[in-house]
Amino acid sequence: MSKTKRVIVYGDIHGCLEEFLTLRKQIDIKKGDVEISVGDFIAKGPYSLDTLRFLEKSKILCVRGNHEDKIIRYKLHYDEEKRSGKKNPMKLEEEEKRFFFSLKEEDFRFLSSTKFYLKIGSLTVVHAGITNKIFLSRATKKANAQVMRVRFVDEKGDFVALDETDKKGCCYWSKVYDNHEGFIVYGHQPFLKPKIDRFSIGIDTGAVYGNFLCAVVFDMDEDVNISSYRFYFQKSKKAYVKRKKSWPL
Ligand SMILES: [Mn+2]
Repeated sequence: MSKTKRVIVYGDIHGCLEEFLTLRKQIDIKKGDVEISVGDFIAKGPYSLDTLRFLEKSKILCVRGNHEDKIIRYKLHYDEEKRSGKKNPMKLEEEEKRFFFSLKEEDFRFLSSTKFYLKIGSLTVVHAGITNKIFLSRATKKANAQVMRVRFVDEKGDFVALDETDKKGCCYWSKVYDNHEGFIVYGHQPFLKPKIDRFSIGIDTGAVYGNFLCAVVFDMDEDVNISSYRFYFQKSKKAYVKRKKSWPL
């Protein structure tokens, strides 16, 4: 008999390290547990750099969120500008700039090591979601960008930008997801409580906005048991940023 292990997936941490540490205590993380972050573990919140270093030190598997991606892309342009003088076309906000210049080369290496998706048995973790036309193992650069950002799809099932959601037949991607990549756990879009659909769970419960940091825990024998899972929540100490857009969806 193989021993049962746990797979723990954390929602968007956004530098809320205190809440994250308390949540891990609550879950009672043990050796042998497999821990995964859905990404966006940096930006907006109070302890982005410490969170990044804690995740690396603790060997927590990390999916790349749009905020990590922005820093990685900026770094490529920044190095290119230093090398060839070609002007960096990207702009960072003040907070992002401070974060960027606090990073050491090894921090950039860690950020660059994050994956667009992680699969453990029947379980798939992505940052934002997927469309039925994207196949993760042969995703293009454009598809990977969508996997980190998708919220809505149109009636043909294609990615819809946030300012085009009045398009006819537009719906949240998870509503029409056909399970072709297996059961998906994702973050990116804050909800007041986890969004549970037939083939997916959204676990960004808006920690940085003063709601909760969420983790979902699965048991694993030969495969991850996706039919039984439980949630853990850690209430945020405060709202670190005000939400500009209305939420929940
Ligand atoms: Mn995000």
